[in-house]
Amino acid sequence: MTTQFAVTPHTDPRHERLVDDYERDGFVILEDAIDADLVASLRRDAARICRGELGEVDAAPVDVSATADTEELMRQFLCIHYPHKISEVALEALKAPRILDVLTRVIGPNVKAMQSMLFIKSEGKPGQAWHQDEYFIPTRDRSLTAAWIALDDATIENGCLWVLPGSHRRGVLYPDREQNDPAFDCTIEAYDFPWDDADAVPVEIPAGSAIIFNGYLLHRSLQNSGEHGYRRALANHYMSAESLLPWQAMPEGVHVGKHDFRDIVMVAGEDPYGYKGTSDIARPHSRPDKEGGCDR
Ligand SMILES: O=C(O)CCC(=O)C(=O)O
Repeated sequence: MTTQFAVTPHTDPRHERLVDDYERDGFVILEDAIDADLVASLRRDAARICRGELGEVDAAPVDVSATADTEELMRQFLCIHYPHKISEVALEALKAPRILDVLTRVIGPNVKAMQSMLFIKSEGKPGQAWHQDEYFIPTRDRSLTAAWIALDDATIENGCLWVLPGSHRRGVLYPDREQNDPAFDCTIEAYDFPWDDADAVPVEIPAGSAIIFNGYLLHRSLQNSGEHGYRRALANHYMSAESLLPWQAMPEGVHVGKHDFRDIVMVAGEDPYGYKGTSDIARPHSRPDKEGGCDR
């Protein structure tokens, strides 16, 4: 038994050329990925999520009920994982038709999402060191793909993404280690790869545009060094629905070959594993930065 999902991909023939660029570089920029109204709604929900209005966010960096000023409150949050679990608007953005059109071209017709991350990243907040997303979210067919949607103009100054073009092609996961660089959050860094910082390209994009990138692409972001303001972004992760998702803690007694994290949202096509049903396990939580202590 398979489960059917109605898809309304906004099929745009101009996206065809993006596929070659994606295969060559490991990333493409999708202009106007979402419209201005959705950007405004996502910004509104970002504030509501930080205030706890849409549901509990674990590991919040401040006592939310004791902080009256919304701006002050938002400045404490670096990133909130799984906003799509509590925000209908974030869920809508997970299924944005123009993004789905590109995803179905680079992944295949059947696509599932398993993660969303809402970055607030106000001035002074750190970036994330070099990494490959497949290190964190392993797929079995190397299909992990991110859609990183800018909710503010993303610039070098406010900590846009930097990429190493073509670094996805070898399909190798590079070694990782802890790092103590104050420019970065608590996440480990990849190292010992055959590129250096001089090869890195900043990807500055306006609000509403998205970077679609491959799960093996080495990328990082730097601190928001702007004097004021946020660098908000919504980063959603997708993969082929044909692949099991051996992610998160493995239930006891389950063979690794059968491990399949089913806390997913089908966004295009059909789910060959629909007979398994889905689960609701991951909870929205705030990502620690070094300031708040990495073990928070
Ligand atoms: O937005 C950022 O600062 C980092 C995002 C990132 O590295 C990712 O989404 O994998």
